Amino acid sequence: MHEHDAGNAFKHQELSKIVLLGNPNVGKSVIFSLLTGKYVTVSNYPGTTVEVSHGTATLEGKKYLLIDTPGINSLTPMSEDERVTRDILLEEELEGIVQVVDTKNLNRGLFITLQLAEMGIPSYLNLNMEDEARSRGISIDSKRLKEILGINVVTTIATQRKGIGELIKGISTLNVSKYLPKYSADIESGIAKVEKFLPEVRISKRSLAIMLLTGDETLEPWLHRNLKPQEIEEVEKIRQEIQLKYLDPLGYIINQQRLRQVDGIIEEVMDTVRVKRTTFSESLGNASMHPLWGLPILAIILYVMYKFVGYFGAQVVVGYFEETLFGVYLNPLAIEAFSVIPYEIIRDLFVGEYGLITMALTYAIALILPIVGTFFIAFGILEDSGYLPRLAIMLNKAFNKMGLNGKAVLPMILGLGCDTMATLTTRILETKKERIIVTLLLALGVPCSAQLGVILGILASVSVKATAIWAGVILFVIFLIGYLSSKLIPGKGSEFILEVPPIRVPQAKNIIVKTLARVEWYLREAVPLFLLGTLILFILDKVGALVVIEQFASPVVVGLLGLPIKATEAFLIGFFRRDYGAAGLFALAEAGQLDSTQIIVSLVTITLFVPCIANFFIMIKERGIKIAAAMAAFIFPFAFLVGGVLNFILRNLELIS
Ligand SMILES: Nc1nc2c(ncn2[C@@H]2O[C@H](COP(=O)(O)OP(=O)(O)OP(=O)(O)O)[C@@H](O)[C@H]2O)c(=O)[nH]1
Ligand SMILES: [Mg+2]
Repeated sequence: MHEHDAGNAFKHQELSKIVLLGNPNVGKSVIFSLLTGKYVTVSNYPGTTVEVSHGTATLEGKKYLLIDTPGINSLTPMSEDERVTRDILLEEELEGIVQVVDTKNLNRGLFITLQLAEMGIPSYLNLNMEDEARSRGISIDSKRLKEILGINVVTTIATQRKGIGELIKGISTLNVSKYLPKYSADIESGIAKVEKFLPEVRISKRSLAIMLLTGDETLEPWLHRNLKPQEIEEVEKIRQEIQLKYLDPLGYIINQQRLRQVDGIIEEVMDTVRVKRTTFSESLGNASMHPLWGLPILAIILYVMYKFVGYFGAQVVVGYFEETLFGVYLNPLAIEAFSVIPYEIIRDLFVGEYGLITMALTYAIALILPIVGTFFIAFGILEDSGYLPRLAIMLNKAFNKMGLNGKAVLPMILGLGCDTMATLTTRILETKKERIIVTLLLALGVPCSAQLGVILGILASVSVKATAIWAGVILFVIFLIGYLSSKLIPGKGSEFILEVPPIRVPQAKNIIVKTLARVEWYLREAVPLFLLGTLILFILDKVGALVVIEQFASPVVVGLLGLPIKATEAFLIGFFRRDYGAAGLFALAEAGQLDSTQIIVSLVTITLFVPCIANFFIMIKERGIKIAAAMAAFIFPFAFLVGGVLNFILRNLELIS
């Protein structure tokens, strides 16, 4: 959620670089943290890391720059995050690669190993998750594997720190694998022909030639930088000549030939004993994906979260923080302390109606922090359990109707943690169309942790029916807009492939570290925005503009939405962060200024706002200013429109007393 450290790379340019590379969800980030002592997000779903992280580590007496990379399934990238990893191999001067492999899925790992061998980059193999392989009856003859590949092989259980010492020692044994995959005669002769056009670069000409034969479009920028236009044409001609001999795309043929060689190695090194009974966690994992049994499991999870976040966080802890800590101690103390200051305006700035302490900090710490804190804990547990990808699979059907696949569900679910982070995660999606739709839906309808918590907190105090109406409207809007945009936005979706990790018991330490990192993020990035929003509200109030804005907004806020005029302020600060706006509504509701209908209408409206300014910037960064601005221009009026329609329906049907 906060790992933008591109700048650090330059600071350490003189250090030898070692890249941690491997399939998604194999433990690269756990190992990175162990070696560098630097925290990066670790979760039990593929695609946790979407940006490169750098850290230094002194291994065997030498200082290195370690690079944690997004997981890849092949070095022919299908999505943006995979491309990031491939480009590092292509562009950076590396000491070598530590390839992390999930031992129980050795074949997927070896598929990459062969490509690395082809590239001629020094590397060695780390067979991680040995514990899970063993419990599935899988054992690997690592000595034999070492002989075949000609590189070092080290077994680890990263989460238990087992084998890490060996892993570190292995760094000094980095060398180029001698195993070179062979291809059929026509492809081999094509490789030889293409090689002639290629310049001397970091990776072997052979590997580049093969990449070009697969028709990897992401190599185009590189091609244009390094080859003359007519050379590019020649290469393409060679490719097409070979392609003519096959029905399937050449990339597919090449992969098939690689896989056959992987199978050959597996046969020699892997031993599987049948483990008869399915374990409880396996059955539970399967049930949670089932279209029918999955529903009660989801309901139980939602209920527990509702109790933990909506009741314990939003009522018990908030109640104490707000009434006792801030109500009895901090705010009166602050008001007294500021009473010695002779200037009213200064007093108001800090402890007035729109005071930085009495409003911004009180909302931030007393109202929102307990809620996001409990939500972060609950969400962290879900992330590490392996449930989220299963939920994605269960929801796949519904999402297919929107032109999205289950892989797109994952970023949407992650949006419940933080929309900004989730917008970055859209990089795991393969087509531009999917990335645009998910970015829009995240901005429009997926409430982030802070917001969801505050909203649940208010709704829990109204009724279950109110909660159901809110959730129903938001889900309806997500599906409606998702459906329409999948029809309107050109392009295509992609096949549904999502790896399902095993169900794991989350590690308390990881949950604690992750929650603390997120709370720190909240305090550092969200709270300053609250202060800024409050300051603007304060100034608007002092110069008399607030009244004007409220008059101006009155037809919408009072007329269309049927809300008290004071709700305008909540919407104003909702532009900064919708959770802060929601907190404003929370305060209004607590003060008895909103009836049930007004609560539902105002919450639906603010849920449909763009999540926060930070999210808007990330939208610009990821999708470009034009698309981001168009989304915002659609979202805000649309939010008020939906609120207005809902107000009309609720008032006329008298659904809510
Ligand atoms: N049982 C077991 N679990 C492990 C081991 N190593 C890592 N894990 C768990 O595997 C999950 C994935 O770990 P990460 O470090 O996030 O994996 P990653 O390779 O960085 O994944 P991406 O960033 O998505 O590519 C987490 O839930 C870890 O706790 C291990 O040796 N044994
Ligand atoms: Mg990672």
